[in-house]
Amino acid sequence: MSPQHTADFLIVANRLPVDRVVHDDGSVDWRRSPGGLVTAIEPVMRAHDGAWIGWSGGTDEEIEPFVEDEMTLVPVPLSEQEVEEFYEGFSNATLWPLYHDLVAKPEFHREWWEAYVRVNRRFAERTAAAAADGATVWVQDYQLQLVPAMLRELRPDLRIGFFLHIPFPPLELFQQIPWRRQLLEGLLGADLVGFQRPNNAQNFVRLVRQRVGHKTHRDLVYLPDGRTVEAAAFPISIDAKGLEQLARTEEVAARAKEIREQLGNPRHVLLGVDRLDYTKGIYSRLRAFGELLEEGAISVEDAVFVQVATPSRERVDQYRRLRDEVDRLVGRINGDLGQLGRPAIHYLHTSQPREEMAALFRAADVCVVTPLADGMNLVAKEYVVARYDGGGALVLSEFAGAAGELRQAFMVNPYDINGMKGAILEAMRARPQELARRMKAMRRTVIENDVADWAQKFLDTLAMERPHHEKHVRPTHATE
Ligand code: GDG
Repeated sequence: MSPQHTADFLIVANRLPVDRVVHDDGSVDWRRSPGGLVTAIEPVMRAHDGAWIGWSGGTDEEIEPFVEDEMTLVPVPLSEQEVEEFYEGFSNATLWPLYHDLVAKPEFHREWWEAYVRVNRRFAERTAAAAADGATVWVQDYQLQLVPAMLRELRPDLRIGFFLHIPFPPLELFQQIPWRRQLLEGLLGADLVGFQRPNNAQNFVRLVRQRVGHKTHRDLVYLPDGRTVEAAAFPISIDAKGLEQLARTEEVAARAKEIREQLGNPRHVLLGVDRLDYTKGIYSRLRAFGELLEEGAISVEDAVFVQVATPSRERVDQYRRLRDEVDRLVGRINGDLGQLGRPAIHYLHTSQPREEMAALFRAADVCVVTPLADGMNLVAKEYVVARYDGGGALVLSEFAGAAGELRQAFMVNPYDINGMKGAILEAMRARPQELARRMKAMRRTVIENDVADWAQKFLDTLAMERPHHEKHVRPTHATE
């Protein structure tokens, strides 16, 4: 994109949807990094003059905007220190644990906050420079919560939407943040603030009323300058068609069969797929499985657990600790309960190609998704879409956003190990007709609400005119 050229639809996200690859001869290339968001946004990008603003993943490098796959990409540079303070620090060691119900202890450091403000401002400035008059800008996620207000200040002509992919905490937790008011005011720069679940939107509106003192009425916030901000739920989804097509290929079917053979053709294959993150409940899930073996409810001839845990945020302390804990637990369960050629748990700490993921979903009798807190959880939705044959059982945590839609799953409270053991057994023992009934209903839900519908609904709502304050509206006052 030349400096004069501007876009009328812009996505602003922490990362660009590409990874940089350096070839042996030193030449540099970009490879598309797969993800639901890119798939959902792509048609909108192509229909408009679209641009994507985000970090390239490298440090201390200034890269000019470039076009890749018909998308204009605008890199935002970060220094090594900003990666530590803004990304690993404030985003992933302060906000991430706090927004996920304090499942780990958040750290508060003033330098981290300063880096967060500085980097958010840089994102806002790059976006302001790339946006055409009256353009629509869609800002993504917890790393960029100050961008909406910073951007509005620079460019009041823009229509600005924000979507939070992770949960939004209740007032009692949010108010621990020393910079709580700045974060809320940052978000209020948007015309529409989207969340995964209705209770997240309600938490936000309640906080704005009680902490900032603005008037609110249901999902609307009335600002003193006459502007109205809407807060609503838009549960994210997956590219259902694309995944089902992949799952139906002969290659994937053959690979699924091969996987079962490699596992020794046990009667039950259980599967977990997660980033190695402490919010995902990997540890308690494996403990539940280990106890079932120990107590003799199941045996290693009968059942095997495959856990894919993709490496994630490896430089953050709490992630290092989690890795050690899971390593130890898997080692202990396999050491105590495995047999030659029959480990109880197959643990893969590597990222798998898409095709392999689809084959694993097809090979698994039970997919075990047990986060302690999760905005949505796409793995749950992917599993049901991959099971076009109507087979398979989903064990799902009540605390995943996906539980709001996938009502026919075997629901669990991941803090209740005995309850989880019961649900896993129930899922393993359920009759095929019962499983097919549940799977059919869940599949319909995901297929009828895919990621393209999600993007469409958000952008249609963003495009709607919002009323300025009117006298006949009786907002709820700050004292409520
Ligand atoms: C955040 C929120 C929300 C994982 N390992 C591999 C792999 N994956 C893919 C999965 C899935 C995605 O990564 C993970 O999505 P989740 O939703 O499960 O979780 P987060 O990464 O925490 O995502 C979450 C989401 O944003 C979207 O709004 O649902 O609540 O925390 O698609 O399949 N994909 C491949 N190889 C792997 O090894 N190819």
